[in-house]
Amino acid sequence: MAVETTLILCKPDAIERRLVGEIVGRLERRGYAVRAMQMMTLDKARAKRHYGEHEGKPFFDELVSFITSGPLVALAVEGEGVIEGCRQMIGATDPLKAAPGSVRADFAQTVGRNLVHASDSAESARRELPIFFDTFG
Ligand code: D4T
Repeated sequence: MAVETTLILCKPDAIERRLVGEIVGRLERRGYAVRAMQMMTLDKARAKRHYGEHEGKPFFDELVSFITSGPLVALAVEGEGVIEGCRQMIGATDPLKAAPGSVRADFAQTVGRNLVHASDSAESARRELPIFFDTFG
């Protein structure tokens, strides 16, 4: 399995609920390495770039408004098979469908406040990382 890098976002609800340490701690305890980490508040343009694939969907405006509603913490996380591993660890998009033990199953209730983002493929990671970190551009 190749060493990869993925984008993780601890979304504004994770900051508000003081869950950043819990989320980052879980990634580190699995053995993944934090290579970059930054707290920032997204403007609408950057949020739309990140969520471009959802433009036009009924939840898009609410999604952009939520992700820009307060600071988030963005991380570039490295490890063997880290892209799939992080998707497992955060769980399905809808917390009600997320596997027990995943972040979303353990801490979230609704799809609109699901605490964390993780790139869903190598292609997504390549596209998303430069939106948050110049060093991956
Ligand atoms: P993110 O991108 O935030 O990690 O979520 P996922 O990769 O797990 O899921 P996604 O891209 O399909 O959805 C992006 C984002 O939109 C919110 N959402 C999604 C929503 O509010 N209502 C919906 O019906 C869906 C499908 C939640 C995550």
